[in-house]
Amino acid sequence: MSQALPAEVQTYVALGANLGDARATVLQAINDLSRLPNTRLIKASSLYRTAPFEASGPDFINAVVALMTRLDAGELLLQLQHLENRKGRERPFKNAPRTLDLDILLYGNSTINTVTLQIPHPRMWERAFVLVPLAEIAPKCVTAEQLDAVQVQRVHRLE
Ligand code: PH2
Ligand code: MG
Ligand code: MG
Repeated sequence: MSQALPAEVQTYVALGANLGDARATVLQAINDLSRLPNTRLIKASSLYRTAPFEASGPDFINAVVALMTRLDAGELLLQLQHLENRKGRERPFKNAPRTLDLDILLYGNSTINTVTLQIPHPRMWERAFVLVPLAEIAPKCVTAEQLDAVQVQRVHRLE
């Protein structure tokens, strides 16, 4: 008997980089995400130049993508870590400058709380560099009040 494919789930992934050619890295990563197994890219936000938030180093390039995937959340996390590692990601200290950071924001309606994975991303609502690009591609996911609360954080949409 053939096994039924797992259902597709809509997921949102945040991209960030502030080491090396961050803009090229984020564009390449969007392309890489569109080619993950059993996954398709639905939408990509603009790129944004953003001030480091509770972090050091140069400005970040950030973006958010919407994907439809048949990977479960754990499998998706492993794929994202693989892409980060391929970009030479190092973790010398918390929120250190990075070549590439890929975070799952939302995975369907799931709530997940394991040591390695928390969904919804526990800090997403405090961060303009996540909420502004997310609101661009999924306006229903972010309220005006949530955007208001982070409006002092510097976020500049790139052409
Ligand atoms: N990521 C962080 C901490 N601070 N600030 C900006 N602007 N962009 C980021 O992607 C970012 C950050 C932890 O992952
Ligand atoms: Mg992060
Ligand atoms: Mg991360």
